[in-house]
Amino acid sequence: MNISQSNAAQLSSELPVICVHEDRPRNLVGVKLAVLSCARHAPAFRLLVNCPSAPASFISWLADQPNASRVELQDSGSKGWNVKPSILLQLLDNYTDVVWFDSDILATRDFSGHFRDLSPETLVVTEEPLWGQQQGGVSRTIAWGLEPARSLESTVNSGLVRVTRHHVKMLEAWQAMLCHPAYVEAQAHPWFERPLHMLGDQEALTALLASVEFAHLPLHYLRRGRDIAQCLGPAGFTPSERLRAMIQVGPAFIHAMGPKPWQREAVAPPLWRRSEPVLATSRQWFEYMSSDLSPYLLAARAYAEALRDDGIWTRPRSRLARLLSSSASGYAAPGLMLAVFDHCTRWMLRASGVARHTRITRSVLTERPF
Ligand SMILES: [Mn+2]
Repeated sequence: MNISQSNAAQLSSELPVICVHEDRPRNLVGVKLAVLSCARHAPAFRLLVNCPSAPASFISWLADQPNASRVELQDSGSKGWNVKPSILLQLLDNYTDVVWFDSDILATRDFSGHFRDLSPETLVVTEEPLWGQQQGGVSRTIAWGLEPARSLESTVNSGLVRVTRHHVKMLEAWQAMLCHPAYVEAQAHPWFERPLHMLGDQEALTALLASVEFAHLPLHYLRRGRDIAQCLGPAGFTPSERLRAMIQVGPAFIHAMGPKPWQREAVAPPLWRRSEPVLATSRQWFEYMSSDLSPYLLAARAYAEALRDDGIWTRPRSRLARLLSSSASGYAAPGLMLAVFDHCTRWMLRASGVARHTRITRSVLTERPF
């Protein structure tokens, strides 16, 4: 590992280093927001940024950030979310305590309390959004050909993962699962055609943590809604979680799951077009509004000036979003009505059995994957 700046030592022996990785240039603005929001709310943390295809302008921006350093890690050949175990393993060669921090997460307040005074054995992960299919349990463990030894209360979301050297074996097993031919084959399909236990890296991690090999690891969940807003559609951050954030205190992290708000179209689509089915156009419109009023976007507005040209997308673009965001403050309230609608729709779809995940049973393993 090559650390480009000399001041890369951990600032505090008590706090882990934070790792942010991004290999897609169009998502580097998310890395900037991770760095800027940590600098504002949790400046004691040092961020290590691995950005293999970043342009020179981003690298020089990063060099000016007091809380961040660039690292150049080896390319494991994996892409997207599948790089997580490989990157964490490389960092554990030089650091004893590391937090993976997705490049689509920003901090809204000091979160050091979540990572202080943890035993080296404790693994920190986040909880999937409420609407995640078949939360936790042992079904993923069994489908991966592993022997279950504990039932997890929720599916793991790997947006934030704290590991130490105590977890090297677990990370190696996770990496082996993400290289398994059945998983690689499943990843070639669109997400809705993948079997539930192979949707992504975190399904494999959920399977692993309930298995007999790793069921002894203490697991600390950052709770959805309370600790992290899991913004997958408006109801990812549910109406009751939003009300709590409006009345009491909001979560320390906001996670822009799914389509990224900085990638939405420049102009909102119309609610209906005479030439197209009304369900299709209204759905496109709803998805656009969901981005235009996303809590991540609304929280990112505080950094618009620091982002300069990169921050233009933080302004709501549709008339409705502009109206709602100027009449309600904070990041939770403006999209509340969308969240209520989305929440009720999902509830009805689930109750009627329409929203069930398609399972492909041929991917269920009969032998241990590692
Ligand atoms: Mn993410």
